[in-house]
Amino acid sequence: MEEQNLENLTYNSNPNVTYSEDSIKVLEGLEAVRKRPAMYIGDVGDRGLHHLINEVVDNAIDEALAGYCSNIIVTLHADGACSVNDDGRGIPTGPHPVKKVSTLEVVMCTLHAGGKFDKNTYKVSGGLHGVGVSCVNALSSNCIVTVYRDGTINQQTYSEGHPTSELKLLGETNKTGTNVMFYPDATIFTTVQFRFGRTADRLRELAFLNPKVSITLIDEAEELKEVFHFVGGLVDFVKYIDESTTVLVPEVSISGTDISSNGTPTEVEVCFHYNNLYSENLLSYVNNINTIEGGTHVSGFRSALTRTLNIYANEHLSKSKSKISLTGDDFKEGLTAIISIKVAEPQFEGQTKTKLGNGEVEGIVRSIVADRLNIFLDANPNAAKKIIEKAVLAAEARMAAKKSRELVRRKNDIGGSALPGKLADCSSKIPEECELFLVEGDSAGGSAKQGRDRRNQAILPLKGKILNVQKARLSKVLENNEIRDIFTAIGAGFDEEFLSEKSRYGKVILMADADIDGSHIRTLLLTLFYLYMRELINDGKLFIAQPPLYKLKKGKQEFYAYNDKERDENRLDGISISRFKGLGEMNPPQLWDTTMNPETRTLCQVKIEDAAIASKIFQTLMGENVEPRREFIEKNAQYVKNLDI
Ligand code: 0RA
Repeated sequence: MEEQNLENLTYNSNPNVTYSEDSIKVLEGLEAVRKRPAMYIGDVGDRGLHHLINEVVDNAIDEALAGYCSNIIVTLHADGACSVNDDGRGIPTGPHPVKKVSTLEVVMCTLHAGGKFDKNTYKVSGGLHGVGVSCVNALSSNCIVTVYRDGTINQQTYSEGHPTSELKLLGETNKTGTNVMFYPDATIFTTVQFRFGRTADRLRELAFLNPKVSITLIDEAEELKEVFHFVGGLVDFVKYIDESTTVLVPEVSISGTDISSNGTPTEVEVCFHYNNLYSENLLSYVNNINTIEGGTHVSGFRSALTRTLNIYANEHLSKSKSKISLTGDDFKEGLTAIISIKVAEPQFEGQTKTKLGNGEVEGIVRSIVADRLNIFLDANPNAAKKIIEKAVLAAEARMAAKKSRELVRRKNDIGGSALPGKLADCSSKIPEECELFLVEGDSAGGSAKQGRDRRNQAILPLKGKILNVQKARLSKVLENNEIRDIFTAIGAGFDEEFLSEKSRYGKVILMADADIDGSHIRTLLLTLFYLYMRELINDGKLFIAQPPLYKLKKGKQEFYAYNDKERDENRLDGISISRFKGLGEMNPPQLWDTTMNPETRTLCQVKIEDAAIASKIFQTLMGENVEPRREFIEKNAQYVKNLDI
């Protein structure tokens, strides 16, 4: 188990809490970044640390978008540094027109000076993005920038955002480019250990989105190297995500540029196909930023897809069938789609500033997608037929599901009296303080009911394994009693209509055994939340309980070990160690002490670190293979002790 990290959480909970216009005015320059790092990079844990790499890589990608850079090499050095090497134009090193120092020093040491001087580029703004390479410099104990430009090699060094050397001429070169090498400041970050896997996930995504760029990742200590270069772009991305599913039709690949406005053109790229599953998998990006909350580019795509396919269906279906009206939802089943647009002045809105607001984009995307999709349908009648048939089946299932949907909905509306019979609810009705434990098995459920704090802890025991919702369509999902009970207990709806703020509980805690079966059940539940109540995860309300694995006994004294390391550290004379086979083996007070008591328990908060990877994982987890499921849980749960939001 990883080390538990309290600090991490405070910063993770809401990066924007300390943000106000005034605070920016008062604190100027890079000191502000060091004082309030979370305001600039989100948090000072693992995520923020890796954000430093992203920030420098984004600058290199900007060079690529401007047409000047095609190779990026990211190296995780054995001594803890990270360097990002690109073959772009190189940061200008000549004197800055306004300030007295070099442009390089201005870029590195001035907040928001960034590299974004050019007018005609796709600027990244809003959210936590585009804070500039100077933030990386500010948060590094040492930083060394080497520029290849105008036939010469120049270098300057910095510490905590201040220059520690003049700009030095190192020699001559015929290359151009920039190398930023930085040591993250250990007094600021709770961890300064870069991880290959995490870095690779983002670089892979960037390589899919920018097919002209080759990105190499090297980990010196681990002796790992991977080159990400996907000439197929989004087509490769879609195939990668659906590697382990059965694809029904060839992918539809669309790209177009809108030049109707006078400024920088808007570039639209879309790729999608259909697999044999029932859920939808849609990823959207604006200027390489994952727009988790969607926005106008996504609605433009959806309306083009629905409208174009409907028209096609009604024109081509045999005359005997009456006209059908397929809804947007009917075209979602089995859809894997990636939308990537580049727009000059993106407006980011929404709770996490990941929703595109630019109104004009909707029409642009709609017309480009409708246009190209029509061409595809005419050229590929077999694929067209398959897509329509799948949607018709979905429509039929939708009508069939209507009844059960209404049943569940009605139960949600009525509230209290219609709660599931198996639910042992808590007495408090204040969602923020209420917790719902979804407990594997009736016997553990019984112990939990007796051991809990009934004021704010509710228990819903679940019988065995719930349905794998990834493999079933909504009508089947709603027929499943356990799942209906979960929807009803939480009381916030499901699917499109799910509203996290209506949740009757501030925390929903999955509590299953620490064995393979338990992992399986957790994964099935995670899949349910991921597909039908994702907002609950995005709002940080989903948790995984951590029951102990061992009971250690010395004389009359008993204590618990939560992992093998803890057990081995306590392997002293006269200590007897027994393994808990399951939650059901613990009596109510034991369960309270070890797993449920907020003072002493450990909870893992479930987070979606990276939407692309999450989609891929959920597709991969379709198989009967249990091991990857457990790996997923171990990787994605963040270990947090005494969680207190
Ligand atoms: C300022 C201006 C220009 C490019 C850059 C900065 C730049 C920054 C970084 C950071 C990492 N790699 C980078 N490459 C370039 C434009 C240069 C010009 O107009 O010639």
